[in-house]
Amino acid sequence: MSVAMSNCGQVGWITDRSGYRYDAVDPETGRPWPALPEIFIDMAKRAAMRAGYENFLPDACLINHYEPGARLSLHQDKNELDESAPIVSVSLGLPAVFLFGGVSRTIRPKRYQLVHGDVAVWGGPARFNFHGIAPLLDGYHPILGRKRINLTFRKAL
Ligand code: MD6
Ligand code: FE
Repeated sequence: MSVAMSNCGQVGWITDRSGYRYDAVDPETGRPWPALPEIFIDMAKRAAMRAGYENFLPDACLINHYEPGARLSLHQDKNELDESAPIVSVSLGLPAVFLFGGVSRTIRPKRYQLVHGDVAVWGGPARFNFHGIAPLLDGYHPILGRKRINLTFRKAL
């Protein structure tokens, strides 16, 4: 079971015949991605600030949809140009176990339970740490039902 992804912002993360990349155009519509709502930018900036990142200005938001059983295997987010900008990740709906490892895949990840409304921020020396989501347990969230949505705010450009 995999994760469905969509985007908003100046660029979106896409996959097509030439591989994966950030692109200003949504391949499904041929149009630019929806703008990042101001209220999202503001929230992501304030979360980054509280984690010690003063000048975060996201230009992309990846939206992942998880159903029970879906997982995200351990990976690094390393396709953003500005390595000094953190990742700000907002969890909504069903709880999930966030696996947060180290700079090498061999470092055993710590496990963090993320519930509706939690915001995780990582950057600095941890910016390229391996991370993922354990298979989502079934459940029912009063707002989103049998679903988890994760928003990750990035500075991609
Ligand atoms: C999460 N998401 O769903 C963590 N990475 O809590 C990610 O690590 C992630 O949602 C790359 C692209 C999209 C993502
Ligand atoms: Fe990631």
